[in-house]
Amino acid sequence: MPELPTFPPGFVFGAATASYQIEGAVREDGRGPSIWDTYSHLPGATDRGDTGDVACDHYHRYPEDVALLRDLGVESYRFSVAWPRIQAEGSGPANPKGLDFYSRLVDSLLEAGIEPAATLYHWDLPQALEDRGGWRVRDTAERFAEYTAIVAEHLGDRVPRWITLNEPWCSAFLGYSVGRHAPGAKEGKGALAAAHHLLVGHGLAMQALRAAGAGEAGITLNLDRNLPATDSDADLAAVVRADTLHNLVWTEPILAGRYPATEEETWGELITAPDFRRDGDLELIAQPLDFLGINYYRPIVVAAAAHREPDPARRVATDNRFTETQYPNVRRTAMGWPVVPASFTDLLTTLKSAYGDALPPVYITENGSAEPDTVDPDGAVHDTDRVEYLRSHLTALRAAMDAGVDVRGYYVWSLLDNFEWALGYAKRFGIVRVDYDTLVRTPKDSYHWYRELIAAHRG
Ligand code: IFM
Repeated sequence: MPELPTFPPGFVFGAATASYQIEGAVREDGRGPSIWDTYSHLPGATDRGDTGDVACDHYHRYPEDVALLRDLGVESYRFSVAWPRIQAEGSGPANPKGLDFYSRLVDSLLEAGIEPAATLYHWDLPQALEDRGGWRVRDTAERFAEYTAIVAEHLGDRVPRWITLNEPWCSAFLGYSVGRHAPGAKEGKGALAAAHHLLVGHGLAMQALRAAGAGEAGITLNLDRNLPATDSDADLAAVVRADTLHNLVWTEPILAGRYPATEEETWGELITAPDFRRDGDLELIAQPLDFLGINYYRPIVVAAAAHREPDPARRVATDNRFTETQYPNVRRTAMGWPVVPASFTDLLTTLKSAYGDALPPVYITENGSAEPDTVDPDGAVHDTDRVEYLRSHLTALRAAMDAGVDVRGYYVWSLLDNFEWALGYAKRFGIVRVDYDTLVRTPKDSYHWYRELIAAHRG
């Protein structure tokens, strides 16, 4: 058995989930519809027509899930608050029943000795706001700040760690350009406006959290390690465009208070004199963070390609003159993602080299793998590949820390098998299996392995 990686005292081990992926109970206690309720019910939008209507039924079974977390020994649990439970239509007075659910969840975590870490937006935008333009319009960022203030006022005294947005890249580009995530839009400028308003929403939410005296606050980005397919000039230039689209669009405004120098090369006329940017936005977006959350899963190999989209107005995320090619000779997870732990180290050390002291302490807010789990006759799930994925990525993380990156904690994705968005329930990321017929939870071997690692860390 390979050695367990070790971490400094005080390093936080956690597990993560998100509201729409696990809660279910979508029509209970005054919750309004979100864009994911609408989108997942559209014919053909998700694999096999799966929706989050029931999901893991965490809304009713959260005491059982908190018990699983307690037995796992994690110091922190990252969950997300569903905006439409707090404000059914995304504005106006708070729904007391929605607040009460998260208040009970937070209290039971604290009773179990687990620090709550709350994400304010993990993609479940109230549908009523989408009907008024969604993230394409600035009003949504302002409503997000109001919602944040409500949640922070009610939970701020008990939640020590806050994340404004989860992976805004997915919200902006998968949601408004590729059209593979809710709301399923296929636009050009709309996606760039959405990206900007998400950044503005983040800045306003940071202000609301500070005003409420909530705990430490930051944002979670899914940063990509983009590698050139060859060292040709064309592929190297394609990597710059991929970096702009995936990484710099967020890290430059947030960490350096500027828009990416490469944005015109990447988006051309779509980003020339954008009417959605206002004076003062960069200062708002670049407020100091207590931490940066990073979600990492895999590297991406990028090769130059000609435009495929004939309409220049739509060439944003889908078609920046690059294509993703296969990473050679490595194992792939059930998502088809290559397993390359060293690129996790490289992503973090490269980020540190790029931003130096402007890079705040880092939490890895997600890392994990979907695997084709099988269940033994006795109910056990021997998910050896997931264990090896976690072990090798934690080892790679430790290498980045040894190279000078200040990483304070790690959250495994995910505590439970759950609704993997457009891919529905077919992809299982959990360290706990969920039987979707009975909703019975069964810890997998990876759960037991992680438990041992945490116990060894605590000594
Ligand atoms: O399930 C998602 C999660 O919601 C956001 N980060 C990536 C995970 C795996 O695809």
